[in-house]
Amino acid sequence: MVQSTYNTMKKREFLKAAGLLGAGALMGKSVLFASSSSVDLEPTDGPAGYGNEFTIPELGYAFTALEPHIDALTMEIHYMKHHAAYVANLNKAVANDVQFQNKDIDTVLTLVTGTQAAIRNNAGGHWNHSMFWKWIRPGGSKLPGGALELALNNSFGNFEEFKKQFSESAKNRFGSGWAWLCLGEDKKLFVCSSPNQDNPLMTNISEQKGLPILGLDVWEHAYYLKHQNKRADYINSFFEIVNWDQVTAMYLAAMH
Ligand code: MN3
Repeated sequence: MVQSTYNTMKKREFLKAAGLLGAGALMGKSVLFASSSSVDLEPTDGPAGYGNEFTIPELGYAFTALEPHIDALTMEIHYMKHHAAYVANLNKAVANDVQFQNKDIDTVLTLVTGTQAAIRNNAGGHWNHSMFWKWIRPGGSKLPGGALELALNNSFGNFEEFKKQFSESAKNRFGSGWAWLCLGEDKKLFVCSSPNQDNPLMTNISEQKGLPILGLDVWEHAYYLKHQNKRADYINSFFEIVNWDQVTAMYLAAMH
């Protein structure tokens, strides 16, 4: 099908670009992780590992680095426990299902269907978190510029309107899930959200399909220690540390 070929090609291009950017942005192996034996911290060739064994990508900054916007304990648990569990469970699920063996993560996301819960939840969890760590950064810039700013203006009118729509989407996601800024096949940006660990790359599952270039984790594990029930405060904190350079790079790679 034309659509799935388009999706697969665009995804590969943009994942490659994201991976290159991620490798360049890494600050070397943090001493924080030197004594850890619970997770594999080898840098990966993209937002996830390739082949049978997926690995958790290096964070690239300290757990404390996003304070006061995201507290260190939340970062540590989120990365070391939640993300690590998605990776471990994804590897287990893949080992038990030949359909997904020797596939890279974007192919897994393209193939998975709504009834394959273990792959769906853990492949989504792995991709989403791998990118989330790149979408935030210490001292993140406050506003996007250049081509992305123009694109946001074209699609939403202005940055504030985009921010409002994205924040509403994040606030209104009932229960656990993600809010997304995506690039559609019409080359326009749009905002949407998805439940649990689904994302718009899951062409057999997601109601809205597109390339996510920014995502916000609104599971309570992402904010409850600091913000408790106040998800709106967490969303505001997120906008203080968005890595717009990463978002712009993904946008440009997908538009290329
Ligand atoms: Mn999470």
